[in-house]
Amino acid sequence: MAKKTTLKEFESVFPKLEEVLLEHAKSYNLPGQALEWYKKSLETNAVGGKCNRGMSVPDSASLLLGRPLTEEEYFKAATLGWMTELLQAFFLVSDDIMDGSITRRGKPCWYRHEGVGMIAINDAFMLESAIYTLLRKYFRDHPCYVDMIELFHEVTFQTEIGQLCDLLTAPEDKVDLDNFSMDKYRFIVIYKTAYYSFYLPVALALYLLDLATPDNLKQAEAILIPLGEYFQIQDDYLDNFGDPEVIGKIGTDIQDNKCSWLVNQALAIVTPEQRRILEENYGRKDKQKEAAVKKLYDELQLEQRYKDYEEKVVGEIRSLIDNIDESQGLKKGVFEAFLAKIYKRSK
Ligand code: GPP
Ligand code: MG
Ligand code: MG
Ligand code: MG
Repeated sequence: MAKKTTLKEFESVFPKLEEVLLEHAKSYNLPGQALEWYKKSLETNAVGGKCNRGMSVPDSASLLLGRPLTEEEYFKAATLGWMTELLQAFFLVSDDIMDGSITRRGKPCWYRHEGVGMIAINDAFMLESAIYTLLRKYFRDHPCYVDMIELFHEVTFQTEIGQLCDLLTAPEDKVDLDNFSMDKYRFIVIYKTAYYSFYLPVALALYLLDLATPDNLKQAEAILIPLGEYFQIQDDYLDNFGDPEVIGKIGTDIQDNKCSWLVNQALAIVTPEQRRILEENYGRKDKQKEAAVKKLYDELQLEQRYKDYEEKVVGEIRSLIDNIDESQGLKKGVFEAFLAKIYKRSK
């Protein structure tokens, strides 16, 4: 069986792509200072993550083919993978401003770097533009070029409507616990996370190999969306129960009044007095109030509740994978690889 790509191998493709992006900017006579700025933004924001999304494009392509990729195939697949990382960089730079986050990947968020501030908004737009520059450079003659462009556009829109609901259910000045529900929660996480993190890389691998059909895209989506939902529930769990040193970011969900998995679970089991504690302390920019909510989460044993959920959902996802019809061009291994990467993750 084909071997999995390593972070080192995947990262070794980036300098070439960076060069293409900088040459492209240079062709507009972009002044040197701005060119240096763009380079720094690319290197800070696109590189340095786990690259799970990006690496899953070459890994999925190789699993779909049932053999290792040639050097040329690997380069193309990794380039598509880097485009998913650029999309992610565009989202994270923006999301950290919207969430008022402090750190990302163990370093200050980009907007908090010296001299950056709200220029980060434009940097985010430029990270998005970079996707289409690379797509045009390397895939303009590919039979699925238009499908790939449309896929990036659609997935971007899906993420944006998820982010919109995430923000609208978390007003800064008005805490209303009745505004939360598991239905809203599912909508938010499926759109803000699952499409771009799970469906996108597999759909790209299918298009790259020209194997995509409406039927196998639908089948892939039917498994990847539940996987992505599970992944975001882990993110919400880690926001409170994870170690900031390990996850590389400091949780903000309680203070940000987020419609998180944890608060929804709490609401389902609280006594009236406990609900009052939540009402008085959730969604306030106040360390002590945040600590009161954390204490309540411990009393409600949400950590154990999460662990029970994890075992249950992983069983369900395994049975979805078992039922895949491999005659449609899909391979169970593609989905097993995703599940193995995230099961019991601590970062
Ligand atoms: C993760 O939410 C979702 C995103 C990063 C998508 C952002 C979408 C935009 C259109 C900007 P999160 O806030 O829980 O992530 P994290 O915990 O990493 O900050
Ligand atoms: Mg965030
Ligand atoms: Mg957010
Ligand atoms: Mg989060």
